[in-house]
Amino acid sequence: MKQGLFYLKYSVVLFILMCVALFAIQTFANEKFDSIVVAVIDTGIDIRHPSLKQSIWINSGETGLDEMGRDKAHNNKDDDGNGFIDDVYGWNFCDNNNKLSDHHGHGTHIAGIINNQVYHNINRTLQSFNRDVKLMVLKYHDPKGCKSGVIHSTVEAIRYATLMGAQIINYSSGGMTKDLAEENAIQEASRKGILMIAAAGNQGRNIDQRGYYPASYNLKNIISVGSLNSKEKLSLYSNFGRSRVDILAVGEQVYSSLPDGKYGIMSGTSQATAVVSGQIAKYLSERSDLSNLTGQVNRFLAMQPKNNKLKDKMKLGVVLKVDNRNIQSIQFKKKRS
Ligand SMILES: [Ca+2]
Ligand SMILES: [Ca+2]
Repeated sequence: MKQGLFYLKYSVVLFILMCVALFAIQTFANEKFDSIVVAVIDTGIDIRHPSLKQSIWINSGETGLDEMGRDKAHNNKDDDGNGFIDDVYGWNFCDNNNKLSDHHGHGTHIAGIINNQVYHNINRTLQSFNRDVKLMVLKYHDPKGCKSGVIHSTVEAIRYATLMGAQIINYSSGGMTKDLAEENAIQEASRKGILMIAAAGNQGRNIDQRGYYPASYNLKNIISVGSLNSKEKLSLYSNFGRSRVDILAVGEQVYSSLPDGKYGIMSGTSQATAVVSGQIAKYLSERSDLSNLTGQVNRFLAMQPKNNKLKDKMKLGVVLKVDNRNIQSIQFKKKRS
C-alpha cells in the first residue's frame, strides 16, 4: 500500500515536471525576438517588389492613427519626433524626403541579395531563435541627381541607422575621399555596437597603399569586402589588401531583384558586400543574445573556410561561399570614385 502511494506521488511529480518542461519548450519556441535590422544605404529600393515587400523595415513610430484619427504614415507629421516626417520605411537623404524609389537598380539588387542569404538558407532547428531580418531603406544617391552631396547623404544615413537601432549597415559603395564627418558617424555607430559592412571597391588595386573609404577607415566595426568569381579567384575588378580588406565573397554574376518587379544580374564588390551582410544577418537572426555584435561576428568569420591562395589579398583569410548564378557584368558607376 505504502509502495503504491509512493509510485502515485512519484507519477504526479513526474507529470507536473513534464508539464513544466513542455510549457517551457512551447514558450521558448513561440518567443518572438526583436528583428535584425540591416540598413541599406544605396540608391533606394523597390519596396513593392514581390520578393522584398515582406522584408522592408517599418518604423512603428510612424504607423497607426494619430490623435485626429489620421494615418501617421501620411499625416505630414513627425509622429515619433526623430526629425523626419512620415519616415515609415526609411529616408531619402538625396532629396530629403520619404520617397525611396530606386531609379538605378543597384539598391534593389543589393536588398535582394541580403534577403536571399537569409531566406534561401533557412535551416531552423529547435536551437534556432525566431528573429526576422528587415531592410531599412536609406537612399543616398540617384542617377537623376540629388539636392545633397553623396558624402553628406551618406553621413546623414549612417546617423539615421544609428538613431533608429539598425544592427548592420550595408554600404555597397565608397570612394577615394576620406571624410572626418563620415569617420565620426561610423565611430558613433561603433559605440552603439553597430556593424558597417563596406565594399572594398572596383578598381582592381591594393587599398593598403591608397585607401578606399569608408572600407579603409581604421575602425573595429567595419568589415571591408572584396569580390570573388565562382571559381574562388579574386575578381579582376576587385580591390584587395592584406590589412585593409577583411573578407572576400562571391560578387560576380549575382542574380537578384531589380525595380518594377524584375530580376537580373550584376557584379561587383557591392554584390559581395551584400552577400556578407546577408550571411551575418542570418547568423545573428539565430542568436538569442545580441550584445557584443562585433565579438559574435568575429566568431562567425573565424568559422568560414580558409583559402591559402588568397591570403595575400585579405586580412582574415576567410571566404564566404554562396551559390552563384548566371552571367553578365554590370558595374555600378559610383559618383564618389
Ligand atoms: Ca519621424
Ligand atoms: Ca507621420
